[in-house]
Amino acid sequence: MALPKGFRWGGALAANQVEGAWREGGRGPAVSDVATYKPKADPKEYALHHVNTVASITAALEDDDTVYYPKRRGIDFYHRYPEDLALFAEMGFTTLRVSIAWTRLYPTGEELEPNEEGVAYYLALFEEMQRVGIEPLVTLSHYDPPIALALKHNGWVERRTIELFERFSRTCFERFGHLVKMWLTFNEIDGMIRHPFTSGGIIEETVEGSVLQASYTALHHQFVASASVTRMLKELWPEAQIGCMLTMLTTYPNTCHPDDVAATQAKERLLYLCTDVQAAGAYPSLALNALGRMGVEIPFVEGDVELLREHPVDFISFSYYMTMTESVNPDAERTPGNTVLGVKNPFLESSEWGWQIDPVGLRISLIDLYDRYNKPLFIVENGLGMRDELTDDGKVHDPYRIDYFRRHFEQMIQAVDEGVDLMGYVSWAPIDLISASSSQISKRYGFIYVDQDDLGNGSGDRLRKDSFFWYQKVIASNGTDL
Ligand code: BGP
Repeated sequence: MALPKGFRWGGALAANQVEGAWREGGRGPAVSDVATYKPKADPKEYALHHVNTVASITAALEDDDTVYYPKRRGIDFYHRYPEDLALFAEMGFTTLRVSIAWTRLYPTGEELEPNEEGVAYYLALFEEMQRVGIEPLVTLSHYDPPIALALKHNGWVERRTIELFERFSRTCFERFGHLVKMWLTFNEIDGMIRHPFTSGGIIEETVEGSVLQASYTALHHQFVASASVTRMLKELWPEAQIGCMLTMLTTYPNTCHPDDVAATQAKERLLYLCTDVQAAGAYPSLALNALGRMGVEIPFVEGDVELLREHPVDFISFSYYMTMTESVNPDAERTPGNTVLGVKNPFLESSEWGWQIDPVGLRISLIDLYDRYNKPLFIVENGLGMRDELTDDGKVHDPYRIDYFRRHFEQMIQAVDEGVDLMGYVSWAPIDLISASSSQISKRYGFIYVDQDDLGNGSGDRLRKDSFFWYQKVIASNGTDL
């Protein structure tokens, strides 16, 4: 069992969770800047994620605070990236996934020309990556639409946002395309349905009609934008590759009762809706039908069907953290996981945040996706959020993280052995950062520890955890030494 030569290894980041410097370099505010962290007595009780009424957003934007809005400070990657890239290179990374903050290039999303300071920042970042031998994989949109568009147009609900996003993408392709050959359009595009504010800048109180309808409208607009920028990239850089990005939530029936199986099938139909559109080029008719029965209509305009059909993505990327279990029994025990609530799977352990750890599920997901679409796959997020302890000897011993990755890698390699075409693996996240769902840094993912607590105290210094040296060895051996 072996991975192909040239298999890409690395890590994944998102601008809004690492950069900080929220008001530097001419950057405009994004929805992530109003994500709050409020400590609670019981750490298992989730922090309130966003202030997202018009009044509270407006008040939040007038407030300079970076303590209770941790995504505004991130881990100061904006200034410290050379040091971080050096550490990634030391681990042997060949690929690093980063995202470009839309509001660094277009502070309100509506300017006609890009902010040159923002362009210069990303140019410097990609040049430094090239210098240390790490290839960028770049997400155009990762949970940070401009807040101005949210307040003005309800973000992606308004069709005009497509044009604005095209303008932003054109700048990215034109200015960075000589250094960036792998792109992703929207991070976890399906997230629009679970968290419409974070993904789409949708302020629920201002939505006319149902939020579900608004979310599918916004999702459709992102599909159209994705196909349109795929076409644009191919015109500008024919050799470049572009992928979609899905939250892979493989779902098991809780029992072999046919009703549980049917419910699981219905769930998966909506899961695959996004890849059907972005990779296969059309909405699946059964999913459209199911949406229709939920009162949702997709706002097609002339040309959409052809655009989607003619410009599918080159590869499918996904995040994988857990699997879900479905039951029709209302009394089945539920477990919180990410922003979705599923039935507890008695065969799996969960992290403190309720995420059910399932290495075999990764193999099942890879096989399932490859079998459905026959397109190359890329694992662009996978990892374990845990509270790490900095010991007196100045080290972090994290055998649990090594064990997590080892078990996932075994399954990944087995899937490749079974014939899955896998382009690479980038972990979430190679360095501790601000968690998307809880805004905490203490839900730590990294191979590199960042000396910062949930309120921003600490030196910000970087420190190699035990898992750093283990991952380094895995990469050097291309996965043979686990
Ligand atoms: C995915 C997001 C990432 C990331 C990760 C871990 O959903 O794409 O941005 O944060 O999940 O989630 P969390 O930070 O909530 O633990």
